[in-house]
Amino acid sequence: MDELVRRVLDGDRRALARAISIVEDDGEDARELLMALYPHTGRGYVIGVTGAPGTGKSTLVNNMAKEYRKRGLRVGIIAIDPTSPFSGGALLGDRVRMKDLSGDPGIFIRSMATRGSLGGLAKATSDVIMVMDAAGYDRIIVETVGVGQAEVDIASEAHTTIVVESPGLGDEIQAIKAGILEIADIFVVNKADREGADHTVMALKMMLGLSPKTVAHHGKVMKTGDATLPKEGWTPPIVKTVAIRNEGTKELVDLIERHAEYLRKSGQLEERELKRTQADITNALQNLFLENLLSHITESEWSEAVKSVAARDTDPYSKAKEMLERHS
Ligand SMILES: Nc1nc2c(ncn2[C@@H]2O[C@H](COP(=O)(O)OP(=O)(O)O)[C@@H](O)[C@H]2O)c(=O)[nH]1
Ligand SMILES: [Mg+2]
Repeated sequence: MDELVRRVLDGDRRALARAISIVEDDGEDARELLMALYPHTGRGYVIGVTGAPGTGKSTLVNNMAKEYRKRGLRVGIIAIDPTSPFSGGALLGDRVRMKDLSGDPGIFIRSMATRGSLGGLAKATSDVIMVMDAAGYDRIIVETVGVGQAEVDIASEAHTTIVVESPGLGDEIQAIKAGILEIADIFVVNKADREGADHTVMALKMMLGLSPKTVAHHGKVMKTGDATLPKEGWTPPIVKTVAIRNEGTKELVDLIERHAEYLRKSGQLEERELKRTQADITNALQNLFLENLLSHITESEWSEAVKSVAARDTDPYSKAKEMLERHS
């Protein structure tokens, strides 16, 4: 284990792949590994990219990764597809789209399909982010299909969340249906080569009540007044991109970095990290406490408890309270 940790910290790709598999499996080794890696985390900046299937997220992520490489940063990519229970179709497509990145040692791509619950996937994602962070990836991009609350939870691991829309899916903004509009720090209207892109931008603007000043034009982001930070928080800008032609990528990456700076300067980044740390400790406490308690309960005590609750002699809550009192 020490050897694996050392190799991960050294940037050994095979060790990193193994470490990720271990934390995904969530066994005994996972905890030990995460404990050893934790002191080396906290530097990676996490970018979530979410939106309806087919809006061009993977193509965009591919572009963003290349742009970050140009800027000398190392990029970890986590592609999550909760809609495909087996790592088949969609993920394979992503792999093909991201294939031209795979020769670059400064980029590490990992696909994850849902195995158990979506809650489990959210935890696994958080753990994989931690491993990539420890391995020294400067930017960690997480692509999720934005179709519901669980994906919102996964996206909330991110420091900057990008919601991707594309024209041609009817008049409605897809993100409204999925309830992911609120989590956006940056909007991308991709496939701006297609008819209706301006319409989509307009629809978004109307929904957000944005001033036209913040809206991007042909991939170029119009400055929101000047380069200073907005005084009353962050207004999510809208940027138009044509991902298949790598148009708008630089502007998008500039916006991400501007948002990161905003979070840092406003103190929100630190606030966020503290909140997250608190949640991590609470989780750890819950796990340890439950494990400890369960280890004291015998099989016969269990079966007796199950029988009496099933027979309505008592209720689950009273039973749990009784067991807790007996063993603490
Ligand atoms: N016309 C057009 N097609 C695009 C653009 N970006 C991506 N696509 C295509 O849209 C399809 C879905 O792209 P993908 O990146 O897999 O979307 P994802 O499902 O959101 O990850 C692919 O066939 C892409 O080639 C774009 O800017 N314009
Ligand atoms: Mg994709």
